[in-house]
This record gives sequence, structure tokens and C-alpha cells, in this order.
Amino acid sequence: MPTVSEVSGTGGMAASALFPLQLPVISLERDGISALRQFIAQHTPALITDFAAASPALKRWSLQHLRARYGDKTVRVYDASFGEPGKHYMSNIASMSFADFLSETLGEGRDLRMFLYNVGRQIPELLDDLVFPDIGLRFSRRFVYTFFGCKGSTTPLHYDIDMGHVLHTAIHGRRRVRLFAPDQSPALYQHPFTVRSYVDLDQPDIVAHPALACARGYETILEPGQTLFMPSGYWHEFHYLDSGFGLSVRSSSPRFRDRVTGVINLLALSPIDRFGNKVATHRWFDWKRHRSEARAHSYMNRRGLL
Ligand SMILES: O=C(O)CCC(=O)C(=O)O
Repeated sequence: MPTVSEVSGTGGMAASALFPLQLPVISLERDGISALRQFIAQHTPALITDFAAASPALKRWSLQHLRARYGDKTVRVYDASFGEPGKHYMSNIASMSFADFLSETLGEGRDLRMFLYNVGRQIPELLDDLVFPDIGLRFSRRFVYTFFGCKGSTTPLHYDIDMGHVLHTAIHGRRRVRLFAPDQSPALYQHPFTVRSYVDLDQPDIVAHPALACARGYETILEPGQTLFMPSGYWHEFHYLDSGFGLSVRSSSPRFRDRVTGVINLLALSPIDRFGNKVATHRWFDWKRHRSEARAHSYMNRRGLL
């Protein structure tokens, strides 16, 4: 890990220095379900090569098939303004037919996203195409989400607000995925009242964000058909190397404190954050940024880095 003194003054730091950790790769056929259960019990992420192997979705859900059957469904679409203070903060920019979304994003390369599309609610019959092994977690059928993006789009660094355990399968296209453990939050300059970080992981600026030099994460490529296990509270950034889509199933965390945090996030912190954005848009955002910097400063102080 580079020290602050090694990198200060330049402001630049190789992005690769942030990702020294090797993500474990397991195969349920080779290593047994017990291997995955162990990662779940230890709250450690892992890449599973064959978690979804028995799911007809992997073959059946071609873009052509989905467009032909569900192209007339109205979907909400998002862009980068989702995370920016202002009118579209935490909300969609428009609604359009699924067929138009596919043409505009995957066909024309417009950086428009469709995420958290609830398949369980919107097209429940698709759930029949998902077959997963019993790994000791109860997946909620009500919260099965799909995520679509075009080549080059990025889902920025965040963790899931409900604090559930997530298994994300890439159905089409590869993603570069970056992960950080929950204890890295101060080094990632988490904005209070949110589950977001705004640090630039591609070009880390250590002058603006000195604590970032302490962050240690994983970086991996998720291939189509592979699944990522993200324990509750794990930070993740997804970058689409190809146009495509993926699917997440989730289960509530076995840890009581995670479940309570999830409820507080959803019922208290997020509404306050939206209210702050509504009434004091830029001042609220700047206040959160300052708080994240103050928190990072005391984190470094505690570690004797100042
Ligand atoms: O695929 C994406 O764009 C993001 C996936 C994600 O954030 C999730 O599964 O929780």
C-alpha cells in the first residue's frame, strides 16, 4: 500500500495500487456448496463460476428474445445525474419502452442505464428461468433486480442500501468489478446519509483524498454466466466492458445489526438525504462532502498517518 508521503505532492496514484486483494474464485461443482457457505459465514466476497449454471435464463434471455416478448413494457431509465445534486438526484430521468431503451443504449451507445428493474414484480414469469442451488440463504422473490448498460457505462461506487447479501450474475457482457469491505468507508469518503462514494477510482487524487491511499480493494472481471457474492455492506463499482445486463438476487443479512442498519438507511437516512437535496441542493451536497473529508481526516489520525 502506498503511504500518503509517497504519493502526496503529485496528486496522482496508480489506480491498480488500490486493488491489491485477490478475489477468491470458486466452483460449486469442484469445491462444493460448503465452500460458498464458508465465504458467506465469513462475510467475504467471492466469484462463483457456476452458481447460475442450472438457470435456463443464461441461454433463454437473449436480448432479441427479451425485446420480442417484453419490448412494449415501460421502463424507468437513468443517467449520471442520478448521483448528482439537483432535480434528478436518486431518480429516473425518463420512462420509455423497453424496446426503445435497448435501441438507444445497446444500439446507439447512449449512456442511459436501466437498473434495479424489479423482474419479480414486473415480469414474474421470468423468475421460472432462475434455478439456484441451496446455499443456505433465502432469496426474496420480490426483490430480483436486473441491470442494463452499454459498453463503457459505469455504476459508481456504492453499497446496497438495504444491507442485504447479494449474488449478482452477469447474463450478457463482461463487467469490471471493484469491491471494498465495509470498514473502508472512511477511506472512500462516504457521503453521510448516503451509500455513495464520489472518489475517482480510475485516477485517484491523493491530494484531494489522502485517506484513499489507505483503501485496499479487489478488482476482477465478471464473465457472462459467472456470479459475484457480495456480502452486506460491501462497496461495489461495476464498469461495463461490453453492452449487456445482469441480475441480482438478494437475501437479508444473517447479522441483526445489518438488518437494523438497512431499515434505518431506508426509512430515515435516505428520506433525510432526499429532503436535503430538495431544499438546499448544493449546500447539502457540499456539507456531505465536508463531513466525508472530516471523517477521513480522523480515520488517518487514528492510524497515525498525519
Ligand atoms: O450491474 C450494475 O450496474 C450494478 C449492480 C449492482 O449494483 C448490484 O447488483 O447491487
